[in-house]
Amino acid sequence: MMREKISDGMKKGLVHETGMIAHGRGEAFDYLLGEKTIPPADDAAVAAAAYLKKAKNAVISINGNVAVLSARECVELAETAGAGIEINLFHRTAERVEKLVKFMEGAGARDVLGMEADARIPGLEHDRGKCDRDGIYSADVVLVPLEDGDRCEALKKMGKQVITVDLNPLSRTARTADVTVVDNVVRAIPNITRHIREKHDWNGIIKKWDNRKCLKECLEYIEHRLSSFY
Ligand code: PTJ
Repeated sequence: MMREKISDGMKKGLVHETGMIAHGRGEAFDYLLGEKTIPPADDAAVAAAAYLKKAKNAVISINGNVAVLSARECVELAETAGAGIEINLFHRTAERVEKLVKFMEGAGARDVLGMEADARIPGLEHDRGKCDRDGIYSADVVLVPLEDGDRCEALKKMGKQVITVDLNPLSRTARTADVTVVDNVVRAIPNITRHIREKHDWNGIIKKWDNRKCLKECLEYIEHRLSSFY
């Protein structure tokens, strides 16, 4: 079903052609995880919930793949967390941004950002650096699922707290973000929403959070799973 959504999304001009390659890479890692939320990914989802809860101005950055796979779930998360939604693309064209804004509105999103492109993320070449002044540019916490490493680093250099969802625990994005949820976006987003609705010591969770340790646990999980396969 996910493949169908990605392929359909590409035909409709929502997903970039390289989004299919990104999806295939994600599938391979998901296979290694057993296509389920592993315990360290659930811990990271709680940490992501904590950062979103404590944010003054959180924004969820949506690209083509994220939209077609989990539009409704992102809308629900944005509503629960009181976060904004911005279409922010790696392979940006005004036409694709417009299509994705409409697609997100069709999934129930309101006030979708991304069309203004009146600010820049410093250090990124022209189109890749475009963002909205009222959105990602002024956000203190940004959730960027399936993000490119350069852009994740650039957001960190702007002083933002960055949460990502990436099935590859070895990617530069995974290693750069403050919180990396090593899980499929279709499972991770509703999981973060569920945790936001729970009662937790949010400050304590942020204080104790160690992303490197979590990534190490994800790799150990994969290692253990592979070595006990046959
Ligand atoms: O729509 P655009 O123009 O913004 O482009 C979006 C893509 C995804 C094409 C662009 O950001 C890109 O090229 O990303 P990368 O550098 O290929 O990184 C995507 C990462 O997401 C990889 O580490 C994949 O393993 C991972 N990934 C792929 N599918 C999923 C995923 N992680 C979580 N859930 C998935 N479904």
